[in-house]
Amino acid sequence: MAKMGNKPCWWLIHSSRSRMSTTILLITCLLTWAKCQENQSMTQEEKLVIRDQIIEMFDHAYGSYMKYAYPADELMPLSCKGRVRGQEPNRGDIDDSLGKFSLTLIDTLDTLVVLNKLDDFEDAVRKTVRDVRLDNDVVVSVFETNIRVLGGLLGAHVMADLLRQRGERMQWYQDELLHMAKELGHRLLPAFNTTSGLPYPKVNLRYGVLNPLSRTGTESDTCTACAGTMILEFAALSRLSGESVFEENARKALDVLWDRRQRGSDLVGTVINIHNEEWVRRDSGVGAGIDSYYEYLMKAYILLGDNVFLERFNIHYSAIMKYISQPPLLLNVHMHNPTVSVRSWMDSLLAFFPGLQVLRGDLKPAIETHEMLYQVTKQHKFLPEAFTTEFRVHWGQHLLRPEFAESTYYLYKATGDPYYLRVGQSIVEKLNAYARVPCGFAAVQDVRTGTHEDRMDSFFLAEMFKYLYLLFSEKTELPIDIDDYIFTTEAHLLPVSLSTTKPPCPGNDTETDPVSHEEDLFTHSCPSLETLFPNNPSFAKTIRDSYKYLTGVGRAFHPLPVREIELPLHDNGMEPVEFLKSMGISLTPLNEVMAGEGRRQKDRKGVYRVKLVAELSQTQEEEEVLPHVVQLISPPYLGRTVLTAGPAKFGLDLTKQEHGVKGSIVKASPYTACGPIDNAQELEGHIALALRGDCMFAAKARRLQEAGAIGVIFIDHREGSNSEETPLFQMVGDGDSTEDINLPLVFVFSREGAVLTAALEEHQNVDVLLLPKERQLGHDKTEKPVSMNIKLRLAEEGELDEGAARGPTLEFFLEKEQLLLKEEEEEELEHREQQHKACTKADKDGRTAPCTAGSSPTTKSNCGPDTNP
Ligand code: DMJ
Repeated sequence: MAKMGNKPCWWLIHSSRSRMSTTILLITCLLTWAKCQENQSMTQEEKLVIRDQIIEMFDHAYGSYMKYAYPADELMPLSCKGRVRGQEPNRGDIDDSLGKFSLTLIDTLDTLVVLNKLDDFEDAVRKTVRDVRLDNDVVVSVFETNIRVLGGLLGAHVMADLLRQRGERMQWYQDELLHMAKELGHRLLPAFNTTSGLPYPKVNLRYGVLNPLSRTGTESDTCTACAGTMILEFAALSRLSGESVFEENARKALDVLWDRRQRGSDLVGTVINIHNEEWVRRDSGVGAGIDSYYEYLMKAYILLGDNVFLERFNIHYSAIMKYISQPPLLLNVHMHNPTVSVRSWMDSLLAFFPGLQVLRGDLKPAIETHEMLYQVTKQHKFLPEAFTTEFRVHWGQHLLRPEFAESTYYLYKATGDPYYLRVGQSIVEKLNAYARVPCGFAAVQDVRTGTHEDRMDSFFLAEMFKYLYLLFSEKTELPIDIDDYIFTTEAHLLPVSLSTTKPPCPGNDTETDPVSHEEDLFTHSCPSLETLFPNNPSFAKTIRDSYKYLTGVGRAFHPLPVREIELPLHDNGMEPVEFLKSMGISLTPLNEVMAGEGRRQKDRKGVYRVKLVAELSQTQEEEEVLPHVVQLISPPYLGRTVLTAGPAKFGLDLTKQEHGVKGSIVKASPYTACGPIDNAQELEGHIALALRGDCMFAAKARRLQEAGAIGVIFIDHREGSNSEETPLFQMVGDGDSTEDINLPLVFVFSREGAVLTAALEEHQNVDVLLLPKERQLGHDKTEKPVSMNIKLRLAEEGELDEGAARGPTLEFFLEKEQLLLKEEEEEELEHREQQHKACTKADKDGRTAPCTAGSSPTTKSNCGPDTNP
C-alpha cells in the first residue's frame, strides 16, 4: 500500500465522515498515490526489471527488422516486410532517408554495443561490410544520410576499434566501417558545390548533384538544421581519416548560417536559399527546421574544443531565452520581429531542447519545459507531432520519436531525481501498450484514435533504446564509459577525445569573428559541472511542482467555494435566466445557495450566483475544423460523389463564397508542385491537384497560383489515409505572411484523392465544386434547427466525480426529451439502411454508387471510395 507521509492511504478513507468527502478523498488519495509513485525512489531490482523489459522490446523491434525487412532500409511493421524504395508508393520527402543501404541496420550498430549485445554487434558489422553498397542510383537527403548513415558508420567504427583494442573480439576488423564512412563522405560532398557553401538538400549517391543523370540539383532552398547539422560527423570523419575536406565544408556552411543570422535578434530562420543566402522562411524556433543547428554548435564545442562554436551558441542561446522560451513553452517567433509569435502550436521535435539546456547547465527552464511535455504525454499518451499552446492536438501523428526520452535521460543524469525514472517507465509502458504490434513497433497515425502507421523509423532503434537503456543502467554496468562520448543528434557515439588525440587538420580552424555584443549571462559562460549535476532531487521537484496540472490531467477534485459568475445581459435587457430560457435552457440554481444568499442578490442585474463545481479540464477539446467537400458535379457524377476535405487557414475563405468555387481539375506537374510548374498552360483557369510533401503547402499554393490555377486540392501522400479514420485538420501557412495567396485551398486524404485521380483518368473533363460541407449541392437534409428540449440543472455536491472535472466552467446536466431522441435515432437508422442497400447494389452491378466517400470524419461511410468511379 502506498504511503502518504507516514500514513497509508486507507487511513484517510476510514477517517472521513460523509460519502462525498470519502469519494473526494479516495480520488485525492489515488492521485496522490500516483504522485507518490512518481516521486518515489526506484529500487535496483525495479530498475533491473525495467531494463530487461527494454532489452526485450529492443529484441522484438530489431529482431523483426532483421527477420522481415533486412536488407531493406526500414521495417514495415504492419505488413511484416521491408520498405524498399520504388516498390512502395512514394511518400514524398520522407522517403529521401532511404538509400537502399540497409539504413536501419547501420543506424542500430552502436546501440547494440550500448545494450551490451556484443555478439550481435560483431555479426551486424560483418553484414554491413559484406552487404551494404553506398553507390546506388538513388536521390537521398544529405542531412538524413549524414546523421543516420555516416553517423552510424562512424559510431560503429569507434566501437569496433575499441573492442578490437581490448583484444577480446573483432580482431578481424580492419577499419572497414571507416573506409565506408569515407566513401559516403565523398558521395555527399558534391552537395556542397554551391557558391555560398550551403549544401544542396539532396544528392544522388551515384551521380552527385549537377550530373545530367543525377535527377537532382534543381532545389534552391534548404532548412537551417539541414545545412547546420554536419559538423560533428564531418569533423569526426576528417580527424579519423586525415582528410580535412569534410570538416572544412561543414564549417563553411555553419559560417554562412552564422553570418546570415538576424543581427537585431540573433535568431535564424527556418529555410534559407542555398544560392543567394536569403531567408525563405523567417519563422524562428527551436523545433522542426532549426533544432539540431543549435545542438551542433554546442556539441561541436564539446567535441572539438573550439571556442567559436560556444560563443555562437551562447549568443543564440541568449536570444532563444529572450524571445522563444516562455517557460514552460517554446514558441516560434518572427526572426525580424521576435516579440511577435507566429503560430500557436509547438512541434514534438523541440522536445530535445531541455536535454540541450542540461548540457548548457541551465536546468530550471529545462525542468519546466520537460514537465510541460510530460503533461502532454499524460494527456495524449505520446507527444503528437504538433500540439497547441493549450496542449490540444494540432497534428496527431506520433512517429516513435526519441526526443522526449533523450531529455528525460539528461535530466536524470543532471538531477538524480527518481521522478525521471518514473517518466522513463511511463514511456516504456506506453510504447508496449499502444505501439507494439506483432512485427515490431508501429508509428501512431493519430494519437486521438490510436491507429497505427506502417512504419518504424530507424531512429527508434538508434536513439529511443539507447536513451531508455542508459536511463535505467548504472554507469558501471555499461560496456563503455559513456561519459567519454558525445551523442550526435541521432545518438551516435563520438569520442570527446577526438580534439586532443586527433588535432584539427591544417586550415581547419574557423576564425573567431569579433562580435561586439551586449553581454549577458550566457555570453562567456561554459557549461558548469556544478550546475550541470547538482544531484539534488528536490531541486527539480520544487520547479516542477508549479507545472504539474498544466493540462488539467491528474488534478484532484476540490469542491470550490461559491463564486459569482457573470452571465451576459442581452441587448434587449432580458435577465440572464430569461435569456437562457428564450434559447430553451432553464436554469435552476442550487437551493442551498439561493436560500442562504439569494436575497442579497436580487437587485444585482446581470449577476447570477451559481456554484462553480470544477476547475480544470480533464481532456481538452480538439481544435474545431470546419469540414469542406470536393463535390464532383460533371457527368456522370452529377454531384453524387462528395469527398470530405479539410480547409486551409490561408488562401480564399470558402465559407465566404456563397456558391463555392467551381472548376475542372488538372494534375500539377511536378505533382508535388515543389519545383517550377511545367504545365502552366494546362493549369490556367483550372483547379490543380497537388500531392502533399516535399515542401510547404504555402509554397505549392504560390507556385500554382502563379501558374494560373484557380484553386488547389492537396492530396495526402500517406498511403491509405482517409477521412473516416483520420481527423481532418486545417492546413497552415509557412510562418510568413500568406496574404499574397488568394486561391481556395482544400486538403483530401489519399483514399479520397484516389477518387479524383481515377475520375481524371477515366474522363477528359471532371468538374468539381469546392465548398464547406454544409453547403454541398443537393444536401437537402439541412441541419435541423435545434428543437431539443434541454433541461439543465446544476450538479449536486459530490455528484461529479473527478474524471468529469472541466473548467473553468459550469457543469450542467442535459436531459434530452426522450421522444425526440428516439425519432432522430430512427431516422438515422433508416437513412443508413437505404445507403447500405444502394451501395451493396452498386458493388454488385459494378456501377457508380450514389455514395459519399468518407463523408463524415466520425461516421463510417457506407461505401469506400474504391466503389466510386
Ligand atoms: C532524428 O533523426 C534526429 O534526432 C534528428 O535531429 C531529428 N529528429 C529525428 C528523430 O525524431
